[in-house]
Amino acid sequence: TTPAKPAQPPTQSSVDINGASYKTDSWFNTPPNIIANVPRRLHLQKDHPVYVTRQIIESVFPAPTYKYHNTFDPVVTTHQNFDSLGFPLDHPGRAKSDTYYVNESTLLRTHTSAHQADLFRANLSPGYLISADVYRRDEVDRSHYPVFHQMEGARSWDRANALGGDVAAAVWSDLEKLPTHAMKVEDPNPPFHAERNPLQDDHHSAAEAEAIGAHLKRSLELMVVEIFSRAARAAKRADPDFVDEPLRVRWVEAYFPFTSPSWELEVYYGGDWLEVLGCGVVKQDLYINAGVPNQLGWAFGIGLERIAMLLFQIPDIRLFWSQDPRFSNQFVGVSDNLDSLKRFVPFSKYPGCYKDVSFWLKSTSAAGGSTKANAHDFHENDLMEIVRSVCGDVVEDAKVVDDFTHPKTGRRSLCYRINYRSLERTLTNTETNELHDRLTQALVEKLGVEIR
Ligand code: FA5
Ligand code: MG
Repeated sequence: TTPAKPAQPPTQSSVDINGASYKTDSWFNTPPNIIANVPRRLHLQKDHPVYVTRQIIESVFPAPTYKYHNTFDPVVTTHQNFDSLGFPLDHPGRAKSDTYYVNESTLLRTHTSAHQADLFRANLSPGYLISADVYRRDEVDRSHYPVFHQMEGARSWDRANALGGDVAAAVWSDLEKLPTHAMKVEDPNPPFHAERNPLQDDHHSAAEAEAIGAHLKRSLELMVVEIFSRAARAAKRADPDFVDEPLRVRWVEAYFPFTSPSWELEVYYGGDWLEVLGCGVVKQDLYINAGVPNQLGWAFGIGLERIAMLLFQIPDIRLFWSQDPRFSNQFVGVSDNLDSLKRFVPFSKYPGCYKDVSFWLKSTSAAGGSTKANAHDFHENDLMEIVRSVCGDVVEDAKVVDDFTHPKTGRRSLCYRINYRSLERTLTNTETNELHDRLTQALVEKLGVEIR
């Protein structure tokens, strides 16, 4: 037997992600538990609900009009993720508190739009779909996970190819070829709005923007119809008496730096409106910078877990990462036969346990400094990340329950309630206490807080 190699001292200057080595610098803020998830690529695991959701959406955007890209590397440049899309330098999405950086100019993509400019430049086909894992420092609860999956779609038309240069007519004619649907859609929005959702009038005629917006909306509505008719059929297979509620969807105006006009699509679900995607008419600068100034079109980005949760009735986003066979066995064979799709049957809900942690934030200002300095020094996402790093997936959510600023000293104290509940087993008291102690210790060490 070969003797075990002595452990290498951790090098501060490089990190391995998915077999490639990257130089790190003071921007590096990606913890090992996030890097460990990079190879999972749930959208490529046959029968996994994220994979099945991708399959169904792809079926609504057929080849060869749409080309599918499912293996783009998650490590991208700040140029790809932000600059190429027109994000201003002070956009909050660029902050270390929101994004996992490898170094100053390299990060784990925060959205699939990071690949838009490259694909426009490659000019492979009029449309594409990209499915990929994306990474965001975010809160901890049942619908947020620091790694999730998006599907990006885009469709372009070329002025040079349109008869008489009339792109609007070409788009309407493509729209007429799409299937119709009977779903009720609330869309009180004008095709564009001078202040709220402007037409790119340097580049597009009103007729062009209107036609592209209409093609975009119909295409995405067809996607929702397909998902929900599959969900209803799955429910009926389990319970022949199942009556599906009429589906309600609505379009709302939105803002993205790289589209205008822009919208989000919301689905009424479980008594509330759930945002499932963002989209819009692509900013013409993207095409111009990509060397294809004659093209124009639309793009969208969907959260695949959000759709999968609706389709399979999966109640907690942590379940997607579960390696418990009681989860994965429920989906065996679905990829090869979508008509065998079943709703997820939750395994018993294990008891949860709340524990609070109260602390004074570190004072950053010298004696008599402003109280604002204290408040601005704390980023909740830093706390969330420590929760994830120490406790992994056994925390269902973490929420602030008290936020108090001392009237005299200006010191600020916070109390967070940590909800410990495993999806897979009952946690013992000792285990929960130990985790909570380690979490408390880590908050002291990493955030410099003082426990109350
Ligand atoms: C974007 O990421 C844009 N890139 C979408 C886009 C693409 C707009 C192309 C225009 C053109 P947003 O941050 O809203 O937008 O995320 C898009 C979708 O991802 C959301 O609608 C939601 O379904 C999903 N999503 C966002 N954050 C999370 C999260 N933490 N966990 C799970 N799903 C999420
Ligand atoms: Mg959004």
